Amino acid sequence: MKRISLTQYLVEEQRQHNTIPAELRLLIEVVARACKTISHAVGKGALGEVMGSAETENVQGEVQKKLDIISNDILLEANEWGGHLAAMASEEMETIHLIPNRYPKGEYLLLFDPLDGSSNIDVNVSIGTIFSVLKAPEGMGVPTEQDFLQPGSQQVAAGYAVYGPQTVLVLTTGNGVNCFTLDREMGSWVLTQRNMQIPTETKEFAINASNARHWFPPVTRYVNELLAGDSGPRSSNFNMRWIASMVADVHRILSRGGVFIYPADTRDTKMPGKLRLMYEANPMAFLVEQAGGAATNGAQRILDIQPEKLHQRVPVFLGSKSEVERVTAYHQE
Ligand code: P6P
Repeated sequence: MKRISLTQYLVEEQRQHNTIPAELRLLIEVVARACKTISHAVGKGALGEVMGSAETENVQGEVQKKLDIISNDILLEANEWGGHLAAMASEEMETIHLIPNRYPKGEYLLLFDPLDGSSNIDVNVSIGTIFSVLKAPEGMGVPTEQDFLQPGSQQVAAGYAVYGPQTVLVLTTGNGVNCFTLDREMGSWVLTQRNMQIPTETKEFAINASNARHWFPPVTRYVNELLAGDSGPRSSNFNMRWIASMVADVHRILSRGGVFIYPADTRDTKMPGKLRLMYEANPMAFLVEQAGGAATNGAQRILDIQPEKLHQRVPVFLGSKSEVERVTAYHQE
């Protein structure tokens, strides 16, 4: 079967669904091109003098890796001149990033985690980029943080790149989820999987089990039932995976099912979990729902959460619908 490029896919989607106006197509292609550049930088590893710490801290209070900053700069520089954006926001920047006055402004807001899974960079485990696209509010003047604080249901596009054995780009614009693989010889993104679907049932779960003593009772109950296997209440055995790169864990779940959990726990009730709503949980929740899965914070759909702060964190339960519904129900009891 003749494979098609990302560009051809986006043009055909626009013809069929009229959901990808030229400006959004340009935005997606620019982000995809930036992900190619990041893949190249990541792939050099020690040969590129890009490993290790940058000896700086980000707004999350996390020590930044050199590649965190390099990836952030690649996305800023790639998106500044195109005229498709009003502003950007990043995990690596405390405040929003306005488009320089010398460039035209567009009607989209771009949010991203430029390099997710940074703890895996120096040990050659898959990492990735996550991005989310919102429309700028009607009549917006100079963009402010408030303009970004829209529920995830308002996203017009979302996606991630995984820099692993293959470099893949997984994308939704609201009509299903499609996967593109980077053809390194040609330097082009090639459609390799249409309409990814998450199986409703699964026998695989992903959680950092080293935090078990800190979990709240609903999570403890849910995980213990999985661990009890076929002699427990679930009457079935389960397998566990934890890559500590959300993009890699979510890609596995989009590819073969599973449930991913990063819960709040008793260590810091002011910090509800570790993952950030605007540029990790929201884009992943959009993709997962578009692939027939579910995503909640234990109480409600992640996509329905009204954001209050740009870098706010949120508990995440996402993946195969029947498991997300079960663990969410345990929180209601
Ligand atoms: P822990 C990576 O730092 C990240 O933000 C996600 O990609 C990943 O799922 C999670 O944190 C891993 O957290 O506590 O297991 O190191």
